[in-house]
Amino acid sequence: MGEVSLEPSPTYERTPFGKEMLKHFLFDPSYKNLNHGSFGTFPLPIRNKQREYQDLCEAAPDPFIRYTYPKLSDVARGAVAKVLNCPTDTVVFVANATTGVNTVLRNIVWNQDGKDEILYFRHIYGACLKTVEYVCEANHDIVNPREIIVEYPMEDADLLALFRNAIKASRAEGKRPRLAIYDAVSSLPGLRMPFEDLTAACKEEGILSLVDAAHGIGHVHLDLTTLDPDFVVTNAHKWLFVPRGCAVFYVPIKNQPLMRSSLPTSHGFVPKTTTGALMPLPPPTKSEFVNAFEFIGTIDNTNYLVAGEAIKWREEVCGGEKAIIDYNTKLAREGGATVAKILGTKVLDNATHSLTNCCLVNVLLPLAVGAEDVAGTVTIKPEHIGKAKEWLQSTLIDEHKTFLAIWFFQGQFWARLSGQIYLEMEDFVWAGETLKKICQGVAKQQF
Ligand SMILES: *[C@@H]1O[C@H](CO)[C@@H](O)[C@H](O)[C@H]1NC(C)=O
Ligand SMILES: CC(=O)N[C@H]1CO[C@H](CO)[C@@H](O)[C@@H]1O
Repeated sequence: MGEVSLEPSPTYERTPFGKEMLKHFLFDPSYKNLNHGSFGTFPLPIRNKQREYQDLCEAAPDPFIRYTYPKLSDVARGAVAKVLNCPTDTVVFVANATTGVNTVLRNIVWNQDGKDEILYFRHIYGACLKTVEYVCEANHDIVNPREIIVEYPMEDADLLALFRNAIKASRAEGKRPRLAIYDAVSSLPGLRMPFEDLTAACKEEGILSLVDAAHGIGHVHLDLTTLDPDFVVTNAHKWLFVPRGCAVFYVPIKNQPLMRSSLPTSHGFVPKTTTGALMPLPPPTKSEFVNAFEFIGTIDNTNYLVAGEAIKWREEVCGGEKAIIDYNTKLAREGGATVAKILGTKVLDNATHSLTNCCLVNVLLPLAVGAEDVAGTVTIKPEHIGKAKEWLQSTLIDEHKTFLAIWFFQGQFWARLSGQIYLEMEDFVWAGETLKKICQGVAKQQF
């Protein structure tokens, strides 16, 4: 039952990086996508593949959902496990990194003695911080957060020292550093974090490690067997070209008993004392962990099923993961430097350039902030920071048909750009000139 009769996947034609790649994507020709990092996007053949699955589902919903979907899901899990170098049965799909982080933090059983702490860095993703705060509140503060304050730029070794100090401080106060959450590549600012060293430090200190690799698979090399973290969630819809929202949730076998339930709890949950709830699906054949996350409900998750096709496309059209990561990292670095040169500013980086060893780059905008005008610079009054940011972002959309995340960080305005295979240096030159124009324009606004 559930034999799949799909169009055989074509062999895709190799295409050079840069503007020639655009032919594979769905962008409006007048729109320049400089912000791949926020929501990602995917090539046309991947969309077509998903539509094929959707058609197959509607042609016969029950056979597809009950029998075909689980088989295709295994194939897709196998494909992402190969890229991440981990066993297939340690990965399942969830909707996004936030869902994965919620799944971990809500499943951990916190110690009743009230000493547990969750360590995180100040620039943690906003929704993840909210999750930490909620979990502490919902557990009546038997678990508490501990923030690690970071001022950028800094070297990896200094960040590691701050992390070790936070662990020491926690213990000195009679607390128990129980879990640390940190990014592979942080969001704002978009910087690579020393997640390998942080994971090793967690292991040494006996702390659970939760890697928020929202920017992870398809963006930086992730070898989970070597890394050996406790939990990882990585969005496939950002950098792997899988339709939104799809994330890979990695839990090594030894930790799977800790992840009792999917979010929301569904048919796959195996209670310790069962009341014998009726199971509407075919009898489970896989591990409790894989089973719990396989069927959460009737939501259309045909996007998960094309993860393998996306990886194949990347291999055949682009030359594989390494070629893509190398191109995007180089373009972000060199493109970012070019934008900074046009603006007369700088890229957020350290001396070893470890921060920019990723596909995101943050460039300082030539804007001063203060009550008095600063000679030779466009000056924004402190009370207008929020409005200026809004105006800059909406002007990029309305007048220049592009978008960049612009935000106020450590007393300055920054813009974040993404390297991606359909972009080239010319696009960064254009971005620099456009940013220069709008930064001059912001002065004339009456906020
Ligand atoms: C993440 O997925 C959940 C479903 O699990 C959805 O409700 C939520 O809106 C998504 N959040 C983001 C940031 O995409
Ligand atoms: C090139 C560069 O930006 N270097 C910075 C790296 O980070 C250190 C702090 O650790 C700064 O002092 C450097 O200016």
